[in-house]
Amino acid sequence: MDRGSLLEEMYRVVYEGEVHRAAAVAERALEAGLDPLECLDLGFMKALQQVGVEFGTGEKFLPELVAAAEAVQRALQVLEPRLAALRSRRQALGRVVLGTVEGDIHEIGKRIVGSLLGAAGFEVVDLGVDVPAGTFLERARELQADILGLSALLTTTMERQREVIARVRQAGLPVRVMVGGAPVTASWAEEIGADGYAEDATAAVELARRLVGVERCG
Ligand code: B1M
Repeated sequence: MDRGSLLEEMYRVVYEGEVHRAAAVAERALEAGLDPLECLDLGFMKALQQVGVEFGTGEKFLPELVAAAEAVQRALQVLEPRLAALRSRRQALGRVVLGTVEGDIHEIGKRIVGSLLGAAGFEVVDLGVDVPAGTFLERARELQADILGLSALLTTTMERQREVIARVRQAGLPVRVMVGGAPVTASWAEEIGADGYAEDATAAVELARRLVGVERCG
């Protein structure tokens, strides 16, 4: 199968919610020599984005959204080790504690951000989803995190980012806070006092490098 057909296949398994086929399609793509990031951006995520748009307009329903997200998660299980393989050869750049804020169970974007940060040489501690502000603080303190990463996908949960940052500042924790997620913008990040905002996972890596004082590479 050529690259174009493989990308179409990746799109299809997510768009149609063919959960059971997603891992096999990802494996086939890697065997054919496709880059794992290309698989995500041009195949799996492109479809998830479209399902999200159609969910927003009422053309698709929650069970279809759930199936599409599950298909992406299955594909990620195959792609992540390939990203992580880069990690072992690099020196740790810093420790990032990452999670999706309380009330929010969207995990795919945060997971990809974590994978790329790991591949770039950061030690990543992923707290998961629906993480209360207090847990972010406790874990950042106990792990002496260099960076705290807060993901939020809902306009209603973005406010939790503000709460975590206020508590981090109040506690005087020496940690840099980065925020992201579909509804998050640079001006929101500035308003809530974050140290940085990243639009996507690649930008998150560049931002994290800046926050720990490592110059841009390449
Ligand atoms: Co939900 N959902 N969802 N959803 N969902 C959205 C966000 C929505 C925009 C869909 C829509 O209406 N068009 C909408 C939000 C509307 C709003 O707030 N204004 C929405 C809604 C309404 C809901 C529910 C309320 C639906 C319901 O129950 N009626 C519900 C809420 C549940 C909750 O959290 N309490 C819900 C549930 C779900 C599922 C569980 C079914 C599923 C998530 C499954 C999972 O994650 N395990 C889901 C999905 C899949 C989506 C969409 C379609 C896709 C999200 C995603 O994974 N994108 C989404 C539509 C959309 O965003 N276009 C939608 C792919 C991912 C790679 O992108 O997460 O943006 P993203 O991450 C990017 C960047 O944002 C950035 O880098 C990532 C990689 O490039 N980034 C960071 C993310 N975090 C970062 C952190 C950083 C830096 C960068 O630093 C720390």
